[in-house]
Amino acid sequence: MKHRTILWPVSGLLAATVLAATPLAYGTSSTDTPPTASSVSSPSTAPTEGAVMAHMFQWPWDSVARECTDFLGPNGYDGVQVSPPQEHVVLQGEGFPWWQDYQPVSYQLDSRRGDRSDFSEMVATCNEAGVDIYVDAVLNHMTGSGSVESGPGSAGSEFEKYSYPGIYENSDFSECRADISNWDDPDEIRNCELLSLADLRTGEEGVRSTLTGYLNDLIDLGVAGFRIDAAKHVPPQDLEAIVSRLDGDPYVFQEVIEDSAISPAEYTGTGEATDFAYSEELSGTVRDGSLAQLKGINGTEALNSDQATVFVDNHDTQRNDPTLTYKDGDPYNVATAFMLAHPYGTPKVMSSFDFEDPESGPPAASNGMTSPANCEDEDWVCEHRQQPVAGMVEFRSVAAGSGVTDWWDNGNDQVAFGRGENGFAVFNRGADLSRTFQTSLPEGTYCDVASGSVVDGRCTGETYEIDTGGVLSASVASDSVLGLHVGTRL
Ligand code: LM2
Ligand code: CA
Repeated sequence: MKHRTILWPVSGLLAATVLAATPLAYGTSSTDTPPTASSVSSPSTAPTEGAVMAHMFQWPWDSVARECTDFLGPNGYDGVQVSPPQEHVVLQGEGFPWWQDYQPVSYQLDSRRGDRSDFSEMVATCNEAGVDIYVDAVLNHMTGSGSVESGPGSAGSEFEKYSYPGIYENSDFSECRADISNWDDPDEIRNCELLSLADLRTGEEGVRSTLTGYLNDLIDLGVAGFRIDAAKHVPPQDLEAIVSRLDGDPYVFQEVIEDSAISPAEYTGTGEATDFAYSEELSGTVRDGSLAQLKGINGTEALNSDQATVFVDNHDTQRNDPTLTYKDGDPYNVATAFMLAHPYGTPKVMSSFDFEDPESGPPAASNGMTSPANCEDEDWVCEHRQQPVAGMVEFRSVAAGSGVTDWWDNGNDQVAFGRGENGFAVFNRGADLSRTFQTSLPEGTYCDVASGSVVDGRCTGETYEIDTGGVLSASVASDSVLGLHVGTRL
């Protein structure tokens, strides 16, 4: 496998200490409610086949709650990945960069996105709207050495690197106090420091208990699952030990960037793993226009479809390796719609804040608290609301259980395929396309979900006829998508 020079792969934890007995770890402000068994709402297990999640990157809790009610739930999104909720460093001198959040100071739920009660209300509101919350869990490390090496953090806690009063002390961190330098050595990748971030001894019982306590607290609040940040930098057996002690059966997907030393397959005993090979292949192929090469796309060899979390871009690749992002406009939507239509992996739709400088944080008040997010404000991109994206969310769920049928391509930049009797989609990165397609759809009039939706029984976009033989005559413009499924047969 390719060796990646990107700096954020994650791994290893071991620390020792203070256990769950530390009330500090759960927030101390007066609005905090202690976790109690009675507040447990049972978390869902792995998303069902056909489920789609949105990554509401850096969205504040109140705004996520509103979007769950207004759009995500009604449009069939099953889950949301939210940015890390724990206390983090505050780097005012650096303009509050987005990556503050990946330097935990404590496990109090008090961040630039809101406090514990905001978080808890968001979870309840989203759950009410049928949307699960998946928390980005930073377990590998605490803070780094940078411009600010000591507190206070976003909840007011004092700290220094390797010393987090009431939570971790020096002995809870890996012996290796140097940056990972040999990326061919799994031990180094897992037990030395990623980006000089204080590396937790996750093999140590006290550290495991503290991390389990944090995650179980979130589950108590109704959280349904976790993205494990920097999973590659944590020994798989440590993650397994931590996850096996969680309440209920949370959905877990682990951030593992495959390289010569570490395979995502090492992590599939604990949950899904991120499929970066799929992202590179999809994103690169759509960018180059050669869609025919996507026939049978199945990501990294190390993962099966039900073990892979897939995406076109994520918050790191859109900055470091921007093959395709929202900045590419229509081709980006073609890629996302393809991912949603094609039955591989558990798809994640990116939802970004607009940026020029890759370091910039989201729109914020002068104290660093993130400003409310909404899709009318162009600072928030809202890829998840783009019609060819949002329309294909329901397509995926309607098509669940049907494999790819009726594949057609022009050998180049135009492809079409069906999902048996349930759906049919066309993707065009070439010139305007007009032709007849053989589908397996039942006869009828269909609303194209890539151009509109059914409102009060009427299609707000284009409608198409499927004749008795399943034949479709359609015109699909350059850089656009057509999506028909039986849920929108008029
Ligand atoms: C991840 N996955 O494994 C996240 O997806 C990625 O966004 C995180 O990096 C990384 N792991 C650690 O959780 C980001 C960001 C880094 C930033 C770190 C920590 O991409 O640039 O590193 O968060 O805030 C920053 C500085 C870096 C410095 C480090 C420690 O950019 O130069 O290293 O803080 O002070 C000396
Ligand atoms: Ca580690």
